[in-house]
Amino acid sequence: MAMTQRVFSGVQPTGNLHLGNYLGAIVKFVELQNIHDCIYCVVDLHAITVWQDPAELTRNIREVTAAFLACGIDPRKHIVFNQSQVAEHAELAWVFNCVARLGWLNRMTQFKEKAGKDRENASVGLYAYPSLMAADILVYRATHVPVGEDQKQHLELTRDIAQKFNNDFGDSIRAHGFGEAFFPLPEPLITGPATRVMSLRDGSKKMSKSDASDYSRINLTDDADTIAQKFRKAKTDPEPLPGEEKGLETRPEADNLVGIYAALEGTTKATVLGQFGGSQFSVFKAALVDLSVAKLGPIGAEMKRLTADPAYVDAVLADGSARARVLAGQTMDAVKDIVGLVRS
Ligand code: AQP
Repeated sequence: MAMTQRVFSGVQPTGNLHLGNYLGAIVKFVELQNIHDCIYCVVDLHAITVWQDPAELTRNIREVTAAFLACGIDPRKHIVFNQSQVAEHAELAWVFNCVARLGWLNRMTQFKEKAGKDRENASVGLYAYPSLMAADILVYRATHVPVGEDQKQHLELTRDIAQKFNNDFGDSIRAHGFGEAFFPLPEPLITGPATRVMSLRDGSKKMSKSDASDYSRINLTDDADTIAQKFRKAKTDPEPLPGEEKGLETRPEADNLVGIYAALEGTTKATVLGQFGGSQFSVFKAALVDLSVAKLGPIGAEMKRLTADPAYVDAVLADGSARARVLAGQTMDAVKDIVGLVRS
């Protein structure tokens, strides 16, 4: 079977989609549509690895879908769906649970961070999350995965699982006519000036949906006044902006704001510093607010319009899920044959 180039990525419906999700992931999803077949997933099964209020979860699934559409993903040319409507994700994840090694999962820093000190009390699902993520990608035999920097380790694990599956079942893969390898080793796409957007309150912490302070992030649904207020209050230092990138090395908050500006403008940090080097933060922040409001305002408005029409959003998910199921079903049939599971 030839490995066609295919993009897959997902976003969790855990509320408060923010500038980090947008610049680290969704902007790239939109760009990649022009050159690849893309599959974009609302990963609701990942969301429930931590308890979610059911009514809020339903709302959040529709909100992430609305964000995909509002940002410019075309659900007719590509596939937009929610994970729980395609049972093959969970099915392949089980096979991968039997391929992945405990030692590999024990090294995952995201589990350590999310489980914190109360590890014994974390869900089994949270621990096995990377196995499900590998299944999300590989059930479509995707070759490219646009993600933020925080997902790099999970992508490496996905490659390890694919490689081990290909090795463990090598003879069977060849015997069934799939060539030397069944799964591709997917490439992470982690590019641009904002692969890790940091909290506006603390330049050492990533911007996150679950941060208790709403002032730590810019939400895609924030209005112009809120965006202005949050950037005005964003932590900085007393020095003016440097003229060159090297000058940002020991200034995480300045580095973060310059990276956000560059990513929103579609340029580099060096170009932004060429324009604002020597300026006080008051001047730079005012420009950053204007740029953010210009870029995010229309997205927030479109998200509001779409979430007011849940029937339309659900229809997009139903259509995408039906198309995803066909592709995932083909992979799962092949996996069952390769592993030796009888199917009728
Ligand atoms: N701060 C960030 N900077 C750049 N990219 C980011 N991503 C997340 N935060 C940043 C990228 O957004 C995509 C979707 O992320 P997710 O919702 O699936 O999961 P997450 O990484 O757990 O997101 P959060 O906001 O940090 O949620 P919580 O607070 O629940 O942990 C991914 O590609 C991710 O890299």
